[in-house]
Amino acid sequence: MAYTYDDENIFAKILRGEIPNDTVLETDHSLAFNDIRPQAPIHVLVIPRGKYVNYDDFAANASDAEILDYTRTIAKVCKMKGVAADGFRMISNAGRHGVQEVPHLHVHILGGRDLGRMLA
Ligand code: D5M
Repeated sequence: MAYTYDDENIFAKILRGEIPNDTVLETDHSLAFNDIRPQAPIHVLVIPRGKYVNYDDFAANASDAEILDYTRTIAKVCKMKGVAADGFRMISNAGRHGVQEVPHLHVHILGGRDLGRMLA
């Protein structure tokens, strides 16, 4: 899989309204929606509206307003979903070794249960 931006990736289609999503929160620069294959009681994906492949691309090229909106949206989702108090996990897979499936930056927010240790 190439990790260049592909306008036909599934999250680009969600952003264009071509396929439905289970929206949690919409802001000027970001969209949060429930993951279609949840791996925890709470499993939300947060994406920027801009065309960024991964975190590196976003951090290097997004505007200050986009970065602020994105980071605040992640925090708002954690609060809305009630995971801020008991804790949660944020993951952003990138590239081949990160086994990134969709080439549009997304942060997974997982919570609602003890997630166990991730690193041995
Ligand atoms: O994870 C990509 C994630 O995207 C994976 O957890 C499934 C999720 N996914 C795929 N299609 C959809 C739709 N249509 N709605 C909601 N969630 C979706 P990655 O980090 O790229 O491996």
